[in-house]
Amino acid sequence: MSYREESQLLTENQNKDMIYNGNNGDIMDSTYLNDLWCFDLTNRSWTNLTPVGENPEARSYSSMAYDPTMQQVVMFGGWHWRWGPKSDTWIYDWHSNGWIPTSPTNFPSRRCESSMAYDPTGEKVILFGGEYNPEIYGDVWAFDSLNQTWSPLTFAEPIQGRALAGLVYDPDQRKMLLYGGFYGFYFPGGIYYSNAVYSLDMDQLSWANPDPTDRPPPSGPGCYSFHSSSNRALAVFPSNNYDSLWMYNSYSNSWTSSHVENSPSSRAAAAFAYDPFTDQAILFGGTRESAFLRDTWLLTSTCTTGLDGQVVWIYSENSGGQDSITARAGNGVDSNPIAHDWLTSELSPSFSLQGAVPSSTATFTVGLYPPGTSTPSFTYTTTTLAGAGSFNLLDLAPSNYDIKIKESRALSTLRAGVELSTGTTTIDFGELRVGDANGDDVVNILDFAILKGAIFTWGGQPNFDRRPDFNGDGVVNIMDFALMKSNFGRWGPI
Ligand SMILES: [Ca+2]
Ligand SMILES: [Ca+2]
Repeated sequence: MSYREESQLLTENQNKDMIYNGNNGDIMDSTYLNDLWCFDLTNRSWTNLTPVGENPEARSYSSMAYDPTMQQVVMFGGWHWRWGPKSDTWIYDWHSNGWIPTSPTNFPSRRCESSMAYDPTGEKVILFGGEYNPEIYGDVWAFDSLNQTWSPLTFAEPIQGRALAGLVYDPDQRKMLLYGGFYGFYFPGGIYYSNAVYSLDMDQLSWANPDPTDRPPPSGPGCYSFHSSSNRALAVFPSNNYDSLWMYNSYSNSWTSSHVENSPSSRAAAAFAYDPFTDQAILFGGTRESAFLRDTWLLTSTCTTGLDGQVVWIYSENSGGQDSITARAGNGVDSNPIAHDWLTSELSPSFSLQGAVPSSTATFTVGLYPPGTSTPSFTYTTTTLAGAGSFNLLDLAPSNYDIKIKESRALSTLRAGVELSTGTTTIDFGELRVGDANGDDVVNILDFAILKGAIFTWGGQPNFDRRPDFNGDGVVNIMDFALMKSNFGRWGPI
């Protein structure tokens, strides 16, 4: 039975893609891998990048982070099958599709399982800890991708070392958040896992341990993290259990847990990363009962940005281009630390209603769809904001969308091929056609029946029904019938 472990997964935000570094190890036959893969979130397919020129030696347990300023991936250290821990630093350049070896004069000691994330304020890749059994490190280093130099960061009060911890940048508090990992070995072959949260203030160069009382169970490999600025959360799936999602809010210093349906099976050492631009997280592979997995899962939210609200898993095992990817496992310590604020869009839709005024009692839905598709990448529903006839949606991923809106009384209206770039995009959807009492996006006999059942009633009366009050004047009468009649037989989207 071959044994493989360790790979890295991270997001490449400019291209909305994931890069997967398959530095796998097969200990029995000493065959490690050094292939590099990219996952396209739009097409849900893997591509082997096969970088040109010299490639890093195959290894496992290395660390990676994406530097969006340089548009490069930084990789440090890891375990070489013959030489043990390494201390080399490589840069993968997205544009040239090549690895660049570096030769800094000062660098972290040879090690595996460090935590790495990008600090956009200081424009450095930050490395924390790692291990070379029996040593577990707690030092912090900053890598300057432009000058290809490492600098140690010194602290008046350093924290205990740990390896395989999740490290993410928290743009709201301008801090790094560190969670989980392991801090000790015991004989024979045991590991002490942590469930502590630490925050690292990059301005003050100080650690804090807010230590919330209600915490997820301690997690080692298989504990994953990402940051979402919309809910200021660090999220983990503790104990390799993917139907139990814990999210940490750094403002309130509290954890909340939720159950996620239809989740991947429990497994160790899967690779996991979060892409803030599509608000999706990707999970790949891992090990289960000595078997190596190569399934791909996407975690996405149906409600709003930031993976808050209702979170669902999407399985994409059979997506194109994936057949040739090797089963493997990884620790997934990396995540995309980029603040939403850098490259996000705002949408400001406005509309009017035929023969009526926008109502704060109506439900209003906005859906953003990849062009020509029927599965939204983002939906937003409100019963309060639409009363003014316009509102702003923040924190959207820049892209080209078909945008559909629906007011509960009206037929939906679609604007195809809308380009959302950075900044605010204003769209006037014009006058929405009313008459859809039951909300099925068709004006037909069913709506007429609802109107008929409430005709000549007003608010407070036994048979009053707000739905067929199409003009919103609080009475169901001939005026509502006239509005419905004008659209009878139509359906949305218009
Ligand atoms: Ca209807
Ligand atoms: Ca009315």
